[in-house]
Amino acid sequence: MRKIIHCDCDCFYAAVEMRDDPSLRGKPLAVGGRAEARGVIATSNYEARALGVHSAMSTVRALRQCPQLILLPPDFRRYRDASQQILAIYRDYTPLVEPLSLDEAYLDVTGVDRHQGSATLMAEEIRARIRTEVRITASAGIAPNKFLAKVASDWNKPDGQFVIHPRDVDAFVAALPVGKIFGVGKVTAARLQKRGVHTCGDLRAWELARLTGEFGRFGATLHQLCRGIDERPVRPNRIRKSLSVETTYAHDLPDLAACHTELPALIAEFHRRFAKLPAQRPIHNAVVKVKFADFTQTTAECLSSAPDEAVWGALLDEAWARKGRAVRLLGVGVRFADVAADRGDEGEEQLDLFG
Ligand code: DCP
Ligand code: MG
Repeated sequence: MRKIIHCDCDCFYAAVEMRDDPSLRGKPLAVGGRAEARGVIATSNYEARALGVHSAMSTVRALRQCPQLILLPPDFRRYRDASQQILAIYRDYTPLVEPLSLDEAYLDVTGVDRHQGSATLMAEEIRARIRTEVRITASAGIAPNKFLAKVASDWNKPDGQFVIHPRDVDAFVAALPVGKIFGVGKVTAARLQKRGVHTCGDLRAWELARLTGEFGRFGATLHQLCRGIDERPVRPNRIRKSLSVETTYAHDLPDLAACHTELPALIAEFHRRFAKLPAQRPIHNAVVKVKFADFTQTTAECLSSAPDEAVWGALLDEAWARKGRAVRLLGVGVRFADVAADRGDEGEEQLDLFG
């Protein structure tokens, strides 16, 4: 039985800004791009969230929603410095640390004998150290696997933690809404709900064959996750080979022009995710993925060190022409240049098209 801690800082970019300028505390604050430049909110503090300002919202909308909002441009150097400090704290407990982004990581503390082996007390201490040494707050989830640790870190946010004991896993997961499973987005959740599946417990009634028939390879993963089973190890040396974002559309995109209309939003989301990577790496290839209405899929890629809308747009033309019909999913991404110590690279499933 493993002991996994998932740590996730609270309103990370905004927390660093409030730390460095305490006069911002208590006021609604967001970090993001300027309204005039069609910017997007990267994050907001909890005061701003209470007023309806959230990540990924356009800055124009955020300011309309909350005119007193203080907007700051991102300063990734300070966020990366804070991230490095936090990682050093984690590595003081275990070498098995897998960062997911600047503010999020999994720790495998199985067999670590601090606090008589209590992962709960270790998480308390890690959070206390982040508070005093980095002067921001973090939340933590403690569970027997990655899937549940990540769900748990969200449970008592901000500045809280939540433990899912092995004996409680079954009941906890049975009541968990299917939308909490990574990889189950709004579209999939709605599709399941139409068939009467709301919780992971409901999904257990579906046999493996039905799940794989419906969802392909992901069906087998779902079969395990809805039972609280997740055997993915914490991989400290993970080197990401690719980064991509994709969207399944609630309504199929009828033609190529409709696909091009969606491209800027996908590219903007790509850049947000790219900025969040723990280490920046040189880009080697640009990639576009297209899944057609008949569920067949294709990818097109080309050499590019700095892809833009023209590069991804040309790849979209190429990929779309292979079938030339309505599209249910579009993805854009990159492959990174090879690194010498290339080992396991499994991205978080929802980020990795190419695994
Ligand atoms: N981020 C971004 N664009 C998004 C989501 C997040 O640029 N769509 C950036 C800003 C966040 C940081 O990544 O500060 C961490 O992302 P989280 O999803 O963990 O969000 P926060 O840490 O801001 O808030 P929470 O307290 O909900 O974890
Ligand atoms: Mg966070």
